[in-house]
Amino acid sequence: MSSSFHQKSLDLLSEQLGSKGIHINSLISKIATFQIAVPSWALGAGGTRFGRFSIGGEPRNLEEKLEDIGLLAKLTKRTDAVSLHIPWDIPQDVQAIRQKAADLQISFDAMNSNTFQDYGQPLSYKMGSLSNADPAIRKQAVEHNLQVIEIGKSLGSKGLTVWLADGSNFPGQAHIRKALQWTTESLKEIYASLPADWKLLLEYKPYEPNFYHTVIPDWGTSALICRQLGDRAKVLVDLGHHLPNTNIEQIVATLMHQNLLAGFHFNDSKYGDDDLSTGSVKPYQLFLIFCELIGGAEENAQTWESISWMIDASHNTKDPLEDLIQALEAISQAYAKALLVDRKKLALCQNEGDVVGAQEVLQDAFLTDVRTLVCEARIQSGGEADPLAFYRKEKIRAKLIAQRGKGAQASGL
Ligand code: AFD
Ligand code: MN
Ligand code: MN
Repeated sequence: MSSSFHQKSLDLLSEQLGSKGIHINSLISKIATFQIAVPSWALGAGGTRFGRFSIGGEPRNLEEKLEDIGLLAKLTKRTDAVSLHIPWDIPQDVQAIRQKAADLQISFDAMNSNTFQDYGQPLSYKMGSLSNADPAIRKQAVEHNLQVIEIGKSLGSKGLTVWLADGSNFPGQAHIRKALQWTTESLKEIYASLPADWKLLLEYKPYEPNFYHTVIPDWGTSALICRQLGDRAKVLVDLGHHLPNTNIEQIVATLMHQNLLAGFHFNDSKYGDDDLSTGSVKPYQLFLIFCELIGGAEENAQTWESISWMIDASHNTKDPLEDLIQALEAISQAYAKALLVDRKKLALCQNEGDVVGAQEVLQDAFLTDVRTLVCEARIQSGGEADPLAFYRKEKIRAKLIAQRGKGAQASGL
């Protein structure tokens, strides 16, 4: 888009929104300050158990992962933090990593523990980790989480995200009540070591890798556990961790109502934990989620600042950096559209039982083309007007392949 065309579109939008009493500058500054963390595992080509097709030039170590996120930050200005996964990303030299991140203007988002793989620790997680019937295995899993906290402290992170693969594959395999009890007790031990300025983000997921029962299958179970831990434990909503057609925006509203929403793992889904690019399948759902978030924050259910934002997606067939650029754009667009909702009018429609009117209010916002707005926010922050076009024009993937090698696969995964 030429810069004069951009200016014309912006003027038009400004006039259009101005007539509804919306000031474009306050919108732009909100969009510009909204930052979404990127996980270290999203930088390599994803895969399935059937195969993994490398894109080439993937980051071979933690330093190169930071470089990729630094690049995303520079182009999009929509991310400023990385979320690390232990043991995949154990820093060899903490000071050097801190310095590198600081140079790239990146901070360390929540740390992720891993008790879903056997990666060389003495005891096996085949029958579960924090929920295992064997106290020695539970202890090992708790200690791993404590080690993750220590690494996070050394890097300046402020959160621990726990996703548990624990559950059972067949009826009768596990004692469902005891598994929940052991998990809660293990998490209490971890929570006791959480620094005062940290939060614990507890994920849930209905199935996979266990297909009969999962110890923390849904937001309600996660919330029950968090309640038993303390104020700093909250529920993390990963958009892909729901059964098809679940009303996720309702979950968000309910959690905010209880001040129990830790944050998000953004992705999109057609069937299950597909980890598709955010906004590629259900952009309207994403918009409705942001409507609840904005409403919840405005009505003081929970502060905007208390919520963490992260992408958790995978991309079997795309260049991961291009995919992340698209995802950051889609999230910014959903947020921008939700900011356009005439909340006063919506409340009026709700009070008067005007169902048609309420839908009109939502769709009027959703159907507004906000691309110019999001682009302007990025330009004002010093980013590229069109990050994807820039990435392609500069042949960045080819440069990364030249630097790191055609066969370079992301480390750790
Ligand atoms: C898996 C889980 C979950 C988690 C991630 C990192 O499905 O989304 O956040 O691993 O541990 O993808
Ligand atoms: Mn997740
Ligand atoms: Mn997942």
